[in-house]
Amino acid sequence: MEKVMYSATQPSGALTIGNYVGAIRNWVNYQSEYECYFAMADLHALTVRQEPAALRRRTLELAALYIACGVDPERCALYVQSHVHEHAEMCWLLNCFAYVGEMSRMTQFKDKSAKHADNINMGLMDYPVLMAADILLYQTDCVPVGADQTQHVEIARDLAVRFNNLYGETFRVPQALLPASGARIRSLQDPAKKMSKSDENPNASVFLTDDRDTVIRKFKRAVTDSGDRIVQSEEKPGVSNLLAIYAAFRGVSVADAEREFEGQGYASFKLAVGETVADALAPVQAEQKRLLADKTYLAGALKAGAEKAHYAARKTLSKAYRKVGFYRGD
Ligand code: AQP
Repeated sequence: MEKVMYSATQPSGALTIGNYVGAIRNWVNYQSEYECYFAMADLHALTVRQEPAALRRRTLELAALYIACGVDPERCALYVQSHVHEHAEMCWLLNCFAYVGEMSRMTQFKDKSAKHADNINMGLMDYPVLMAADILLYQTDCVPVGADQTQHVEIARDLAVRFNNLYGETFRVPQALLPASGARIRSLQDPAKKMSKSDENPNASVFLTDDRDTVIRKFKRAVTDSGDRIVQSEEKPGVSNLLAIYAAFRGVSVADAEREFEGQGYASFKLAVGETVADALAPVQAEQKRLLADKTYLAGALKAGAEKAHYAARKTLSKAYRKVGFYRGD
């Protein structure tokens, strides 16, 4: 049986280079090895207030971006999460096996509760259960994610094992797959934090939609550290982050990047990182723009993707419904 891969990103803002190197870029390499399901996670995005028109627009932009990055809708199921109703149904089922205590201990829940203190909704706490539903619905083997999401993949594993122990083999137990480099890209303004699409400081994140001048300007303004050596070290989180970004975009090791910049100053190093990132983003941006001009093609690709996803998801959901004892009319 072919191995299955599932991953998604939220249309909750313009994607950052963290989302790109931590997740999407790697999906492409696996398309020939795995049966792939890649979603625009709009249900997840609703856990934080979204402006409806912007959410709609970003969902389509994200689909175009996936394709521009190399995701092939002919080979994968590329779909919008809310188009496949089994995600919400499976989430309810798994909710009855997830404990409030474990959900309230999740790092992302704590971070987002602090950030959105006026809107600590049930969905925010339930985010990992919905993510487990996403993953388990497709009998997923591998979930390519950035380091920030490994805790949530652990919850998916725990729920799969818990359910299987109670009802017999129902779900495949998935594994997180981290990229070789760029698993945790950090904020350019505060390297203690991860780079995030919803950061309030626009200089903290480099967006995939940023033009060349903006990318270079943001890297020029990136915080570095005291001293002048360009090396990776715990005492140099700013420089280490820039080295990691450079290595991820160039496809070299951090040690190679350190050698390349030996003896150079911070200014020329930051310029080189900015130019490297801007060069890599330009063709992706041009292709996304071209795709967005053809809404009929995008709508057709997403419809076909949702049908494929729905077919697989329905099989797992029916199996789980039978296991728990729901009467199915036969
Ligand atoms: N800084 C990062 N470095 C490496 N990988 C990252 N990812 C996110 N940030 C980084 C990975 O991108 C994928 C999609 O993430 P998401 O859209 O589901 O939400 P997120 O992890 O909450 O990302 P953001 O950018 O921080 O979004 P907001 O601000 O909306 O919460 C995941 O695989 C993630 O690991």
